[in-house]
Amino acid sequence: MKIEKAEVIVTSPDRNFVTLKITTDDGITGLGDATVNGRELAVVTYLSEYIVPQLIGRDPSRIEDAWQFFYRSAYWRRGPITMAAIAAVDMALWDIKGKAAGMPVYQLLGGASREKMMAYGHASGKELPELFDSIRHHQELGYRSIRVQTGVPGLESIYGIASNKGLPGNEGVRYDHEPAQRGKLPAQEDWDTRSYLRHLPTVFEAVRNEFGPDLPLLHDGHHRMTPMQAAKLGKSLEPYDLFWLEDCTPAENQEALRLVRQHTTTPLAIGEIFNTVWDFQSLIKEQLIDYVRAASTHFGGISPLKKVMDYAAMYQIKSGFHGPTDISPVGFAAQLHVGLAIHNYGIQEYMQHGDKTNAVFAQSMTFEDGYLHPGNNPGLGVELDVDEAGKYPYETAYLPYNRLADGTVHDW
Ligand code: GCO
Ligand code: MG
Repeated sequence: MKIEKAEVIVTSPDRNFVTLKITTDDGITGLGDATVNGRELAVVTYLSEYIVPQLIGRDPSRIEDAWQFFYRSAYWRRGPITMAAIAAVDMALWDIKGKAAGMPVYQLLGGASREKMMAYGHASGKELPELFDSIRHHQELGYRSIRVQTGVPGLESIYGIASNKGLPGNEGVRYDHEPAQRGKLPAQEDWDTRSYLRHLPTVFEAVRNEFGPDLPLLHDGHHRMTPMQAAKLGKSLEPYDLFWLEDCTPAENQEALRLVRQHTTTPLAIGEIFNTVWDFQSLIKEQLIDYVRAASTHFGGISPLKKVMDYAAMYQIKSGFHGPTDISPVGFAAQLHVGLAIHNYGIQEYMQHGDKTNAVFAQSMTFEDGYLHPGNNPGLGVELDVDEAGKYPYETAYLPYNRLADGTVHDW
């Protein structure tokens, strides 16, 4: 078998997605996700100018060899653009291998370690009544674990809060938090860590009083705290028994987590913006985190995700893969196959794609009663409808950014 064709498909149903489609000489196709939210066209160029010409004629069965070739031969390693491009190749080749074998990818990774995978959804509200309604709504959708994001007094707009205003063209329709906004320039938001640290424990207390002790609750700090602020927050949330506190610091400095860990037993999850296992090296070896938040799409694909989870298993660290809407249905399926196969599965974030996206990407994946399963179609179980994709050309969209009251740029 040889790779005959590789195409980069950009489509924007609900939001932008970059997909690599590889076709073999015997007509098998494989898909890979290369979407980097807000920087999509950089990956398109990386793929079409540098990767696609080197794919033609390769043996698609040699997945590990292709991964090592694209990682090492570039000389300039790592970074989100490079690793998303390599991820797309890796996923597409696993998809092809599964289809050639007539098996879903999870079978090739060792088979299912469980029947179904628990998911968590995103509840949010600027004020408590809106937040409670949103939690109830997610419970009605079947979710058994819920992420809680809330407004902070004095702040206008903040990460993770759905809007009742609706998106342009869909005004008045409440939408789940979708951080990237279409437009020529990024939106500015405001931030104040001290108000946040004072307010958040009161919200979790109210949520526990309303919903009881059983419901697993999660929270995303979105990289905004110093180690001591994160330690303080972790400590103040201990009475509310969080499933995890996510991205409490910008974890470029892995050692920061040592400080946080010394002060709190609140479980920690990190890694959605990490690109390689090296970003997790100290965090795993020193047991500074409890959950690996990597996403197949930004971490180089299925192969490295399986490897980092095998490494994490030695330290009883579990998976909590990144699953917002900017991971396409292809990337999402890729990590569902890994999640089903590994022993140390923890939980999967599941934000749910919109109808237009689901019409472009046909998926075998199921979500029932709060649990996910990748389905049993050969390969990844996702097919892309090229005509449908063609209806939605790329539109510039950016993630927002933060400024403090004095005008300083802060982590978003
Ligand atoms: C999450 C993430 C996302 C990111 C988004 C950026 O936990 O789901 O923090 O909401 O902000 O993926 O593109
Ligand atoms: Mg996050």
